[in-house]
Amino acid sequence: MTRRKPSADFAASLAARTERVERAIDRLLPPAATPPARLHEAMRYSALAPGKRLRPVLLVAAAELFDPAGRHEPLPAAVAVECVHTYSLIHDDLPCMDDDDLRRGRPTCHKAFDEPTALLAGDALLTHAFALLATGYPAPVAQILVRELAHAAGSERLVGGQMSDLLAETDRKVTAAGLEFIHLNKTAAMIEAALVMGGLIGGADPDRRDTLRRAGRHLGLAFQIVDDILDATADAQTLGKTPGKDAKAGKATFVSLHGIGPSRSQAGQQSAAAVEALASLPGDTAFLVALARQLTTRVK
Ligand code: GRG
Repeated sequence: MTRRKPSADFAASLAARTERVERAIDRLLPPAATPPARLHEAMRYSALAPGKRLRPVLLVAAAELFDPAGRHEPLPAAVAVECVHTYSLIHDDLPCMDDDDLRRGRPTCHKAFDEPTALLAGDALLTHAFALLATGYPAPVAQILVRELAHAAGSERLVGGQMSDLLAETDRKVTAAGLEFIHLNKTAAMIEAALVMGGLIGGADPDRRDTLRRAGRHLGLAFQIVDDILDATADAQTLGKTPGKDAKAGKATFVSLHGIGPSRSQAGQQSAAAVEALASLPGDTAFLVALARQLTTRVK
């Protein structure tokens, strides 16, 4: 048998998992015609726009690592995580926050619809995430999944990170530690939760879930540092969102605090730490390890 190059294997596995997640988003969101149709159209418009699906793919891959036979279904949880992520993007783009008009290569939700509809579409996606967990899993598993996602999305993590980010806009003395706090909560929290929820569904024990959490923390920091580098170096067409907004607003980013070179080396170190944690897990970690490595070389 001829062995394909690992990169070709990885690209094919990533495409297959991404497609599986996208079919599940389509299936597990209310149909567009559900009354009120305008709200459901807006939810589907943003959730089905071409995102990278990093968080749901991580969740599915972590579940499969511990449950390679696929006895437990990761897709409702994967879609739940993507619903929370999409809500956060819709709200982040609103005029009262980042005031952006481009997301995932398309007009933002409030540009394609209107502000109140976008606000409500975000609210409804957030609520739908928890409905998916409550209806998709038996009670004891659902309870742990709800707790994990609620914490990651809540006032101490995702929303808290966003709040700290807004406060930092007017603070000209953001320190490296202050910026790391924002990144750990605004970005890493949901990546950690995706890996841990996948592990929970696959049957990982608490020690292994801790390892997944540690990998998610490093991966989240690597992802955000690369995001800051791309924000400073890439164009809107490649990114599918407006680059350079943070620098224009005088906001501290990893690049503005540390410079491009040190940012690249920090991203490499964080990615290496994530790879080390993932590779220490039992089973076939090749996909997760390749995904963690690929995040530092991504172009969008
Ligand atoms: C409004 C509660 C609330 C939170 C907003 C998501 C977010 C927090 C802000 C968006 C700006 C930003 C730089 C967030 C950091 C996390 C991040 C890089 C999000 C974008 O994730 P990708 O690149 O997006 O995975 P796609 O579209 O590919 O899913």
